[in-house]
Amino acid sequence: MRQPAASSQHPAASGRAANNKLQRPVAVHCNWPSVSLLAAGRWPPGADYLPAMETAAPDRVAAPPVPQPGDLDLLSINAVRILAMDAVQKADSGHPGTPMALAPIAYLLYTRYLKHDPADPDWPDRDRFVLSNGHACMLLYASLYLAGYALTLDDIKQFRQWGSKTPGHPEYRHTPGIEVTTGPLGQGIGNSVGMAIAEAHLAAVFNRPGHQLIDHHTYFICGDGDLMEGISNEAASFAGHFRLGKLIGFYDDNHITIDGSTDLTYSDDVGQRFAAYGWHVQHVADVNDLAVLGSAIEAAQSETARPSLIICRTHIGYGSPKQDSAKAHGEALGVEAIALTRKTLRWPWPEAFFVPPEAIANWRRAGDRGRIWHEEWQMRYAAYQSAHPEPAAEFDRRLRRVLPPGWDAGIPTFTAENGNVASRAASGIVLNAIAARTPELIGGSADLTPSNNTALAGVRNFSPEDFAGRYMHFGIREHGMGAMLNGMSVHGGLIPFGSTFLVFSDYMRPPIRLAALMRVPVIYVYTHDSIGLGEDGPTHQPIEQLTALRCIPNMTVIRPGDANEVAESWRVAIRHTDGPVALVFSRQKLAYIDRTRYGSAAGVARGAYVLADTPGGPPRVVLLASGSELSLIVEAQQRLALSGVRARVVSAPSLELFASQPPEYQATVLPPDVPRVAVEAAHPMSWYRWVGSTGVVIGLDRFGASAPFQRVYQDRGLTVEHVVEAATTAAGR
Ligand SMILES: Cc1ncc(C[n+]2csc(CCOP(=O)(O)OP(=O)(O)O)c2C)c(N)n1
Ligand SMILES: [Mg+2]
Repeated sequence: MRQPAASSQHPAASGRAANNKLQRPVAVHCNWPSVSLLAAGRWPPGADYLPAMETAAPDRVAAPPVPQPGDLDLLSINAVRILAMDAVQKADSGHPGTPMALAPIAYLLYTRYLKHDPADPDWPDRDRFVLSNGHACMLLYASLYLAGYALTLDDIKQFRQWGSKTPGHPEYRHTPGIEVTTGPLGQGIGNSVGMAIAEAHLAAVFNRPGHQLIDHHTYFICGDGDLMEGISNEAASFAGHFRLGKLIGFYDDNHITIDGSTDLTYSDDVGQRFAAYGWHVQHVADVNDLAVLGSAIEAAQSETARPSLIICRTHIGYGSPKQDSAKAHGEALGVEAIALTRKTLRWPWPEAFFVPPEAIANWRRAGDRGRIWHEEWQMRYAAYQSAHPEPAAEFDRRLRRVLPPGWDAGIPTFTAENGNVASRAASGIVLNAIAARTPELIGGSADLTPSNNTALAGVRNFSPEDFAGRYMHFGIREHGMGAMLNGMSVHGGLIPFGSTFLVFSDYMRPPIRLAALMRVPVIYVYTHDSIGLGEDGPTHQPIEQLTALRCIPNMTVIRPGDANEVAESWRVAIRHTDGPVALVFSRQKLAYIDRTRYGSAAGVARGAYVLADTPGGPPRVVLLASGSELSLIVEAQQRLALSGVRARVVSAPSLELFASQPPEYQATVLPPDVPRVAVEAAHPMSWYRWVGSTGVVIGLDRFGASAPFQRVYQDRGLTVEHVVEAATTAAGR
């Protein structure tokens, strides 16, 4: 095996960080005591020990090299391969082949190039590393264990078992050192772009001459699957346009997916594709050539004006009889193949999970480097604090996710003078009021800024020339936007939001689901929330989207019914730290509700509250609605009163917030035994729980139509008359 290029010193030690006086840690190449591999091994070297390969693939690589005494690199890389195949074998489940192929990349990153500290995986200025092809997570687990994170060999042995720290795909906040949840292919690329956005923005906002408070790279590995997925286009196109120069990706170019050879379906020239996006592209013909790979990483680090992609030819199942075959992708190799692989790799220890101490010690030196990097940053931070105490305190506040004092003081109360206001318009006013006092709020729209009312007055655009700008033009890339928002959120220091029409939430559903799974705070602004958008017609009129969002665990959906509820919804969303919040707003104007006569909009925080009660006695029927239908039930109440039917009006902007209230509160809003009628211009499914078996839901289980919205409402039965009729019948039961 060739030695890495002489310039294996971290490039941060030169160039852009050169003004730092501290001695930077350098990559130490292995002068570790010689490992008497061959002496210790039970197999002497010799070609006769090479197993016959299963099939003759045309581009099969030569047999893995024979380790030479003292070749700690190869020993350490093979340790990952051994752990990956043994863990999958023990679990009889998982993906051994890809970690075996990618082991050299992980090894070089974790031991030489990644600024990370196994003792403190959350250190703010660490480099980020995302494995977008999350099925290869044994690569991560083996590397994290070997590098000295809080992960033991027993954890590796528990791969994929109940309650283990090593689940089947990486899970956020579960295993130390995992940056983000991946699994659905392509998401990790989008997450990485989001992290690179966050880094670029925070660096531009906080760094001062001579003080690089924020200065890290974001690395990702992706495979054929990630690049076939459309989201990779959205994310890479964004990163290229915005020249996110500290983003570095590796493409696991192994020509194999589950169904077999990529020839079945894929012939993209990935290099040209990424070059066309504006990326800096390099090719590494053999990922096992550490010198070439290391040089490519260094060249990518030196390229600061463009994101980099390093296309690495790899061989799935490297060293095993199933090498270069789809059979190495997603199943245990089998006892026999594992034994043969040990021979091929010249790994002389037959017992499963054994890694020689020399290899572990070599990996653990990564921890020493990490500590130095980390301490060096702490000194930088301390110097920054004394030179620039105010921004230092601000930085600290943001990382702790503490809101600035008075962040909501500018939120207006809407009065009769404002008249009827579309909730999207009210949102625009409230969002501006919050953004003016909450600098960590960063986001924008997927090319619907004027419709989503998300323009921020006086706020500069995030642009290649101005990373300190915080209004984001995501382009028409909803899926990519969702994944970028997740990356921005998990990076820390930001509250990200993104917006589009509610109907297009479908285009970004996978990252919404992951935000919910990870419980990360992201705010979605979804306007044009129903058939009430009118003339654009049924392709743009959401029906099932509200229910579809509400049924995602950990998701909070809020659909306010007037301008003051909009203000409260934003308050809830900004404070919410435990998962994503979707704010759902109307295109059309909503009737003004006089809060001196009706219940306070502060009730939004509890999800549902009594807006208007029945003074003459207990209610005979409870009317519930969200959003634009609130005014229908307010009017219905008045008409019902004329015919002697006492109806309570309950505003229910968020069924999830209401579901999280104590049962006693729920019962005060919805008294048991009183029949209920719910009204929402959307699919009725999410309301049945709340109306019960005797209740009625007036909703939509068919698509809308293209016409002025009043006509569509009329035709689809969303009228005061219909509500009165249903409530009268329900009350009479
Ligand atoms: C969105 C999505 N679709 C499908 C899958 C299921 N899946 C997991 S791995 C894989 C094949 C990926 O091929 P590649 O990225 O080349 O992985 P390799 O076999 O080379 O490791 C598929 C289809 C998934 N995880 N995510
Ligand atoms: Mg592949």
